[in-house]
Amino acid sequence: MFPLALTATPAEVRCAPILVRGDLAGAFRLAAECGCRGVEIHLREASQVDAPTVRRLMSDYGLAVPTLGTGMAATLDGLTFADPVVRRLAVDRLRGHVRLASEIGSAVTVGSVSGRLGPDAATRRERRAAALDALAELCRYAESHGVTILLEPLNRYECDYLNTIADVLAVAEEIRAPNLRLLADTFHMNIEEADMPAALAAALPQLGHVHLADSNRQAPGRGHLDFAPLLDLLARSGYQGFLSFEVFPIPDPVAALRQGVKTVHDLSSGARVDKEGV
Ligand code: LER
Ligand code: MN
Repeated sequence: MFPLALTATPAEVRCAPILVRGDLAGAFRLAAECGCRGVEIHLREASQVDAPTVRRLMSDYGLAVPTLGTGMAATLDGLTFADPVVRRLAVDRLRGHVRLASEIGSAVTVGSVSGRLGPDAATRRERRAAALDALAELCRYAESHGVTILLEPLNRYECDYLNTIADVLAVAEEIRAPNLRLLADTFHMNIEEADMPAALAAALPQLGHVHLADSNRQAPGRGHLDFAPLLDLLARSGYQGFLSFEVFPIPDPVAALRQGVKTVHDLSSGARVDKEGV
């Protein structure tokens, strides 16, 4: 069975697809109760939590923190690698996440922080190069702290240069950071990929983490996405990383998590039966 995680943040936020908001201890308790093996913590800035507190929660509940989400630095504070005015602030903000990650043994996600290059063809090339320089700089800093960076393709309404798994694989080829891995999010893939299983198959060698969300950003099973071929592919590939529910708490966090876990369980046991040819 795949290791599963829920998403949580210590602050009260309204719009982000994060399952548990404002109660980190409650998030660890809920994750343990529902058979998850991790809590993916989303932080606008690293100072929102302290490492000893997180480590105590991890040890009390026997759970990992697979990665730290950073998207709120972009969505709430406008910090992105694509924007020349705030690029330095964005890198510095995420250095804080990297230091915290090194203390709790997690990775750091770069998703919304990639940002938008804008429509002007004359400046797009230069801005993309500078954004990738910022990413490469963060990767080097993370490498010196023993931390993995997870680069996530986002749908076209949230980012205008890293939309598909192929886009991220091309960036990985360009910057060649040994600690850069790919994060595949089924919600974004459903919008951008022509063939989701084929795209995921291409990602496998560099896949470090998966965000599970249905077509409507709710828990798997609450929309119309077909998770069976994706879970089957992951099971057959021997993927060892986490699958994390990055979803809205609809109808509420507990019901959403239970439904997501049940969907993955039901489909994964089906995948195992197929695999064994029974
Ligand atoms: C936002 O849509 C998302 O998927 C996040 O993981 C990016 O930071
Ligand atoms: Mn995501």
